[in-house]
Amino acid sequence: NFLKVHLCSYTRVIPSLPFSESSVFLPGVSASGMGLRLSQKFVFLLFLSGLVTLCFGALFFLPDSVRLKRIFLSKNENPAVTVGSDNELSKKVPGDPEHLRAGLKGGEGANVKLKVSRKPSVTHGARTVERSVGSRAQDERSPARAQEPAARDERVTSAAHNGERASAYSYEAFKKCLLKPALGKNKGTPSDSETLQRREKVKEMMKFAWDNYKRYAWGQNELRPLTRNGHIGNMFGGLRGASIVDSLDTLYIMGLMEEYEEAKEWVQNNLNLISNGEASLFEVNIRYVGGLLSAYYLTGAEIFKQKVVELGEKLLPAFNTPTGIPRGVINLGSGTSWSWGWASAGSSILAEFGTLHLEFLHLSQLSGNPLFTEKVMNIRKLLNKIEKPHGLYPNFLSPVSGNWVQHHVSIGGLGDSFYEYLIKSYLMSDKTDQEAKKMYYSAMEAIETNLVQKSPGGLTYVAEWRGGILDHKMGHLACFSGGMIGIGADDGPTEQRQHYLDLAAEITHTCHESYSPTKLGPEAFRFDAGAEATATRLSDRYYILRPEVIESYMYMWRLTHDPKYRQWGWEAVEALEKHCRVDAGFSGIRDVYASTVSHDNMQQSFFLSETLKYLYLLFSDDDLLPLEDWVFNTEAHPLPVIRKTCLQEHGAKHDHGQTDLE
Ligand code: DMJ
Repeated sequence: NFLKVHLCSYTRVIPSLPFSESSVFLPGVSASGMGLRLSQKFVFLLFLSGLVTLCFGALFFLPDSVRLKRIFLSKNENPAVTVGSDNELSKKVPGDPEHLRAGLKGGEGANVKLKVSRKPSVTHGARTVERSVGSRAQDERSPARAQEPAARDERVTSAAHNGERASAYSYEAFKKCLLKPALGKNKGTPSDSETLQRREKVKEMMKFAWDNYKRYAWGQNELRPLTRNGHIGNMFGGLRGASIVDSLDTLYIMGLMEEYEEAKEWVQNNLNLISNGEASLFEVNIRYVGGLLSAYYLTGAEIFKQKVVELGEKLLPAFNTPTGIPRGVINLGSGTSWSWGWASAGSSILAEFGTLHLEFLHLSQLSGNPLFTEKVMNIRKLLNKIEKPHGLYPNFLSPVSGNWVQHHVSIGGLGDSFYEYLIKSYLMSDKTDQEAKKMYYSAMEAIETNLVQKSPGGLTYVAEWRGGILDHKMGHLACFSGGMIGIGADDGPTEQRQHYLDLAAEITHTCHESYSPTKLGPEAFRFDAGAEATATRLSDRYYILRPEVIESYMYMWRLTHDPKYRQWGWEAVEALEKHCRVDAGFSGIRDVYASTVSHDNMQQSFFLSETLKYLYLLFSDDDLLPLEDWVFNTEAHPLPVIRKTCLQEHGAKHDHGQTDLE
């Protein structure tokens, strides 16, 4: 203010000065002390204020890591979390699937009208909205919390050093530690002609989706197939090309090599990580970090490793909270982070901070920087220690106190991939991560005791829990749990193994039941008031090309080879072709029960990354990305099992960068 008044409105300051000082400025009276006249003093002050302004302004051009900048500016960079009243999202019709994003489960949150605080706003896509389950009114009013970026860990800032370490990683050695070739003996080509034809059809769908994205939305985040243009969205903090990064591995495993090369070239030349927007930590991690990691491990192309380590470093400031539990939103430029405005009392979301582990362990592997692993191990430690109501993990946790904020529990929206990452952490550690294993099976026990239900019609489902009261519904997102329980069955207590496999099959069956009559499923379906896996609310009837049901078919096929899973997958392919394919791509639909289709005009990037990949794998032989060697992150990006002894023997690992797990 001092500078402002002096530069812009000098005279206005005079009346506010005490007499003794303002008298200095009276005409004709010489300035005391220096013997300057008023006009001289005026010029001098003007010059001084100009100089100060210049210096202060220059701070903005310094890199974030410069100490001076941190000292002077950190306190001013506290824009409140604003989930957009004045942004695109808030103007949409609640529940409009066009603007609901993937994300975490919790379709009912789609109806939440988000509140704005002030600019700059964080306009998250639907994923955010979807996650607004729970005491909605309270969420809407909850004040946005801001987090100042704490001083950065010096181990993060030395990019050159990390670059060196990253290039020290031996890809050849890593490959020696795989039990089987990643793409199988024959790229997973099935021997029977019907399955082969079906697989070819899925590949054609991928090519069609890709070609249209390329034609109408190249470089933007997603394709709007009806209006034939691109969509940038607001979850990725200004990063572009989400569909490209999400597609790299799918294109590669399908053998769409020309397309893969285009995608790689785009990453090399156009994926600009210098961005100053607010991003969802979760979304950037699962799509960009996950996509780049997989692309690197599958192809060995150095560019993916360089990009992913650079991006990973930009996410680290989100962990600078009193507990180390990251907040949901981060400015990729300044490192400032916030909690979502809709999340109760500035809380962080279980499925967000609980879905970083796989990718962060690999970031440490590739970069040689243990910091990534330390961050996620700290989250693990806190979650392991904290008291859990009935052994359950509620969805909202305060990053300040480390306590639960409200007791809403769900294996669908807001909770889902936290459980997924527990069992996958165990599997990805070559079954050495005993803590993850224990936490997963204890959580499963609590879920079975408290949430798993049988409907009057005999369907098994996983209800949601609100402080002890059951909500008899399942979100589409919760349907991933069939596959998850399936892959976890074998390592459970011996007497429970068959039971877990049966439970996985039952849940997958229930989710298949929800896919009717169009053979595509609603966002959420219920089991009360006579409903048997049907959506009873209009606002739950949309389908946005989600993968979870097909994901479970894929795992159940691999685990049982029961032909019904391939049959169900094929039903889904036919339904996608019939209801979602439009002239310029694939689109979600607004009502899976309507006889006349209404499209939402969005080709989600996870359709390319997950839905089509899982379908392709379903119609491939099991040796394409064998489960002994690979775990899929929650966006279906395959990450290799870390075989630490083997890696050490072959010198793939750095001698520094050892982690807790190693
Ligand atoms: C994907 O982005 C991920 O699977 C995430 O975990 C939740 N679901 C969406 C797609 O539905």
